[in-house]
Amino acid sequence: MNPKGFWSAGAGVFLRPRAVPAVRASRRSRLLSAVICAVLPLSVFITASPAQAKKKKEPVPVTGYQIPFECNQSWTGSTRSSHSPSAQSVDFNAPGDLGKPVVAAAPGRVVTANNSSNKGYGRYVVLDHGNGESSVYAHLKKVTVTVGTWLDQGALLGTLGTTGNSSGPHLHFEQKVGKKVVPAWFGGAKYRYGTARSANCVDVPIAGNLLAGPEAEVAVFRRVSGPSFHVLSAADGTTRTMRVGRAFDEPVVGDWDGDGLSEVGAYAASGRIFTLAGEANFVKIKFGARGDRPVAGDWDGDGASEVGIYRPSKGIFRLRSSTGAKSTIRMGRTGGVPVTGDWDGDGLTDVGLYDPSTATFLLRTRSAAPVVTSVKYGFVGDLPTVGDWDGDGVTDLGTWTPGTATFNQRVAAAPNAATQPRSIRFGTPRR
Ligand SMILES: [Ca+2]
Ligand SMILES: [Ca+2]
Ligand SMILES: [Ca+2]
Ligand SMILES: [Ca+2]
Repeated sequence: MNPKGFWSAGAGVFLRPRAVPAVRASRRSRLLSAVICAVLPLSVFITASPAQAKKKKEPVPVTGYQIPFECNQSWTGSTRSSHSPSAQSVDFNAPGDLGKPVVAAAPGRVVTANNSSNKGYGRYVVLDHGNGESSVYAHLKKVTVTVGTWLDQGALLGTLGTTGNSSGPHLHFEQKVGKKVVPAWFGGAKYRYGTARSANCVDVPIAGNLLAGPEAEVAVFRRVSGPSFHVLSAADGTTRTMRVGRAFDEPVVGDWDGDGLSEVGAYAASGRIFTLAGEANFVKIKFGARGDRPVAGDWDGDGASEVGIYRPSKGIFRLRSSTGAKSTIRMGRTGGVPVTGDWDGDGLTDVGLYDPSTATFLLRTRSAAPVVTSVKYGFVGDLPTVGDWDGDGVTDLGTWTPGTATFNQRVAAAPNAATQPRSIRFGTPRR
């Protein structure tokens, strides 16, 4: 999409009213994108005259950003007229900031992950949020992601440092439209610099057989200090809360003890450590490399879950057995959010990927002759959440729509059977 045409056509359309309920923001953004794409060809005919162009309002991002630090932390942002590459950049500081976690301001795909430079930006990360929008995180001490990683909002991407052309520890942050740095927006409001508290406290959808009976329940991992999983029983509304991990970790769900009920866990990307919550204790397993995304499943069919990783840079899954032995599955395609489930109901957990930019699952069985299936489901920007919604032993597909906090569930007993869509609202809508 041509950024110039994008904005010349969109300038009027983009000035979304700030007073409308936050719940609708994401859906509206999506609608706007659709509308803008539809009217794009018209931009050729409605190019503003020079006089009109001067009056053109500055762009408002479609992406719903939050401050790129842990929920509730206070950070002070500053800039200066000589700030390179743009005075619209933000330098963030906080007391004792060196080494503090830096998290994704919005969901996106990692397009740059430089973990070695000591010039300019130093070690830095760029996230592509779609719609021509991106964000930059520079002078990092350590980068914990790799190119191709699909990163959720609030997830760790590195730690604050002073690498490259930097006079002291700080995070250099930019929001961009095309190649242009634009004024930063957080939580649906234009950033005024100064000290502000991070509202990067989003819910991450999960699912598993967390309560009782054969059907899977839905839940969320809430990225707050002292994070917790809030579990909802779809059957009777019973909720249960479990705590594990830190706000910027990646949640995992599995039946670690093989008793038929799922437990939760968290993956710390910095040390590549799984923390699995048991009845009485936590089990820690170190597994993976920089940029890996955590997964879990019953790889050997004995009823208990093991851990694994998806490596975006190579497009492979690495499965770890309970004895520590490793096996590799090649997906033949890189990128996307990894998902696991028993797609064919043979008792062995299979693997897959979900591409939020196209709302498409790619599912691969682990049978002797693997079957790869592509299924369109959900809306662009959704997060995948799969589970055995009807308890028949076959994992069903599902997604969670961030703007409305809605779980969309697809129940199909056989690949060609009629599907029975179901939706459950749970969690806090993102804005
Ligand atoms: Ca269990
Ligand atoms: Ca097992
Ligand atoms: Ca299977
Ligand atoms: Ca099922």
